[in-house]
Amino acid sequence: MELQVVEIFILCLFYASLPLTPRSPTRGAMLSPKLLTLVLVVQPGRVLLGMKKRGFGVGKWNGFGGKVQPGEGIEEAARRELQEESGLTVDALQKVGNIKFEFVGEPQLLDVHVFRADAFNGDPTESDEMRPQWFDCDQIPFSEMWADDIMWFPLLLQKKKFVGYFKFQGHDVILSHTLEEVDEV
Ligand code: 6U4
Repeated sequence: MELQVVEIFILCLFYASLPLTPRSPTRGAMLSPKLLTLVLVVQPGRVLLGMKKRGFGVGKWNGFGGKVQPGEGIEEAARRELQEESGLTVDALQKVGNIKFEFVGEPQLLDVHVFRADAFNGDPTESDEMRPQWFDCDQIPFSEMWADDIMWFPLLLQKKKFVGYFKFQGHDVILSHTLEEVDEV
């Protein structure tokens, strides 16, 4: 009996000694991926890309997108970012993909929701962030795009749905990845 009391006392001391502060920012951040959107506007035989003029992915041709704001829906954010960066609005957006990105040394995963739009309103217009340009589907500038794009663009262009995971070293080297076609995203 006395032994049990001593054990309980030791356990109490142990738990009392644990820090009450939250986990370190690094560990905590890894648990909450950053939500991002990416919209590809596709017309028969061509796709609209934007040259990123500043920020993350500067110098690369990319779809249009950005961070989902607090309180905003993912599709709502996709429409807003498309409008802000290309000047286009769309009636319908198809959710076609979900890709998670890990950048070695960065604590936060990127959780990118990919949409396809087959019709749009307005004219592509250059913004502070992006310079839009149409590319024929057989002349997509993959060497000036994120290295993962060449793997999933064919699926997107064939109206297939996909989920993927890419682990990057820096912004140009893919260390490992998974990519699979799915029925629903
Ligand atoms: P806002 O909200 O406009 O400040 P923004 O700074 O534009 O956000 P940003 O630039 O961080 O957001 O968004 C990154 C964009 O790049 C998103 O559309 C997702 C896309 N993206 C990130 N990594 C990518 C990758 N490896 N391949 C790819 N797109 C990627 O095709």
